[in-house]
Amino acid sequence: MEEGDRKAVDLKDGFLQIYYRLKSELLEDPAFSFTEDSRQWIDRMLEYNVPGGKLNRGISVIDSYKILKGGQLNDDEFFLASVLGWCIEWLQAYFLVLDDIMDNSHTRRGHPCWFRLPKVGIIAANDGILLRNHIPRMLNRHFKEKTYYVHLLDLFNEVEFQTASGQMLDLITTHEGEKDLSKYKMPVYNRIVQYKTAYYSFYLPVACALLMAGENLDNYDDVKTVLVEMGTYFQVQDDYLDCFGDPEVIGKIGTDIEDYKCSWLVVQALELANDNQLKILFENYGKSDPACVTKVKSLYKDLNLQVVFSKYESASYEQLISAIEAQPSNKVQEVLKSFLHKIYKRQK
Ligand code: GPP
Ligand code: MG
Ligand code: MG
Ligand code: MG
Repeated sequence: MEEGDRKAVDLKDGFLQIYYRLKSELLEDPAFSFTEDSRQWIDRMLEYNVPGGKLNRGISVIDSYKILKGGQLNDDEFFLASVLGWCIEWLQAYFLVLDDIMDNSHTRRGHPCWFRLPKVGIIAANDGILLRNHIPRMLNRHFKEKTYYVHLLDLFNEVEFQTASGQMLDLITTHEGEKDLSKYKMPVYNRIVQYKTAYYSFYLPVACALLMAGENLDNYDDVKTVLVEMGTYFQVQDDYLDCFGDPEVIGKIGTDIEDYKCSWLVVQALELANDNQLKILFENYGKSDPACVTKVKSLYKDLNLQVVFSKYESASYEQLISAIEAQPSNKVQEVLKSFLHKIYKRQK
């Protein structure tokens, strides 16, 4: 194993240890008198939904804070950055549990979606609410005395609001698309993904690290703009992988075509298709029949969307690098580049 890889494994191990501490604290929360059954439910629900992802968002808080601070973290700093990282992973778990119900998905992270388990079903909706409520409990326990506590609460609230608003756009646009697919254009797409994905996945981890480093977020609007752009690129990858990724690798089976989603792929297809191909799209998009899905996928291939995507990916990378290099602070540049390199050309 190379030095860099070993460091990454150690970091992930250290980060995971803190998950177990946070979980134990939540399982002993004095605000609720747990019974054996209820404690076991929360324990299983957390194990199933919180720690099993790529952990990119969470670990980015630690990486970013390390760069901003300019040196190794002491135990206390590592712990606090990890708690914020886990708060983002909890937020993500909450969103995914509910998003999978709304998208009628089947698998997540290589397992059935939580609501698909027979003993869970619609209880998953309340589990989502509980996951969301764990966040302010963790923040209160570990950050209450910090000068930036109120800014953390504001940040998490604002980002959650933006994400739920983006999810609304995703869902209502899907309804309108069923009446009129021609509404699926790039500006509509960009607005949805900016809100549903970019703020919580990219801005939030860096903003947490900035607050820990004593910065005022009002001075970082330009950084936010770059992170929103990076988040948009990330969601384009997500849409691409939904169709062309390997379910074994991405851990989920795509549902965007069946769900009539305003996906980056369908927006591109609508721009590139001739009349005959448009007809195929109108007749087959948004149907759960596997034969229809196959027709849409082969149309995407005929339109060379794999090549279109690969060009988009390179162009986005170049554009992001120049936006990053235009940032006045070298540390900020380093934070942004390290985040970009985690996702560039990802397969999962
Ligand atoms: C990703 O969309 C967006 C979210 C997970 C945000 C959900 C927000 C809520 C308020 C519930 P996606 O459906 O493309 O993600 P995936 O492909 O992982 O299902
Ligand atoms: Mg969704
Ligand atoms: Mg989904
Ligand atoms: Mg998706």
